[in-house]
Amino acid sequence: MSFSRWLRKEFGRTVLQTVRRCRPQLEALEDRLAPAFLVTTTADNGNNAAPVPGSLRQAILDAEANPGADTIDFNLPAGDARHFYYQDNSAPGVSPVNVAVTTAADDSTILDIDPDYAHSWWSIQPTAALPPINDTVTIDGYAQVGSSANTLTVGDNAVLRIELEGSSAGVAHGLVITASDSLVRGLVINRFAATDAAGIVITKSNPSSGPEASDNKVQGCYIGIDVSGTVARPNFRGIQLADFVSHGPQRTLIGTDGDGAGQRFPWRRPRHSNRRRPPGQPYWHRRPRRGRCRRAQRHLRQSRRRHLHGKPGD
Ligand SMILES: [Ca+2]
Ligand SMILES: [Ca+2]
Repeated sequence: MSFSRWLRKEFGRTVLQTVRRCRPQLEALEDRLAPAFLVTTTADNGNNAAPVPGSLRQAILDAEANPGADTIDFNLPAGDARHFYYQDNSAPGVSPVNVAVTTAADDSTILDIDPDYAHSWWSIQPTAALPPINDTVTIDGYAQVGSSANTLTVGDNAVLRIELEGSSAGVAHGLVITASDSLVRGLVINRFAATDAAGIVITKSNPSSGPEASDNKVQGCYIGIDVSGTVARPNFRGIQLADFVSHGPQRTLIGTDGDGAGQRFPWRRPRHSNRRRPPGQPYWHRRPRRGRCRRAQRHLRQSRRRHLHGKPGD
């Protein structure tokens, strides 16, 4: 018997019509999604009053000016002036002295690309501090075509194609987030090396007042290394939570989305359980040796007995 026939038999035609009226339908999702601001050039003039159109600086300012959560995506063209790749260094790994410009839309057509990292990338080099992020935003490096997140449990096969490079930014942090519920993912952030500078700072806008920045996430980013993940490109600090006078931001997740899926936590034997450690799972910590544990328990029993009954012979 079909479901609709069973409904009609059990509850009559009216109920069936009500169920049909309540049948779920797909809404036009795009109408409800926050608008995305596109980064279409790596150029930067350091000017918050008149930024380069299509720059990351412009996108951050636009997202700030638009109340509510926004997304900043990347659609950088192959002909951008800071579209780079590693030339083959004829040696293991890649070499920073072999970075070259390309206009190729397809990395497989770059004949002398280093096989050890056969992916090109775009490098955004701010010439002054970027505007702070005071309004919830998602900055999504994975939006650049050809980017992909790591899928390995051990090792890393991520392809990150957007680099935020601080060597020309002066005394400046990379990204400063004072908003809550923001997400930064799929970015390479490096070389914000001025004293006390950090790749990402999450703090509140006014150290002495205002709400804490909370529930922010940094996922799948390379901080302080190059796009290949093999060459050190240090910031002075990596990710800094709070400044030195305010309290720390709350519920910040770094390197995880916190949903428990696809993550490896050290295994801990549940209390009062004989469950064995699953194969391949690292220990949470070493359990105390059984002998030592028994000695400690015997000592405790003897102490209690003395306390209750006095020493033998008393
Ligand atoms: Ca906004
Ligand atoms: Ca090589």
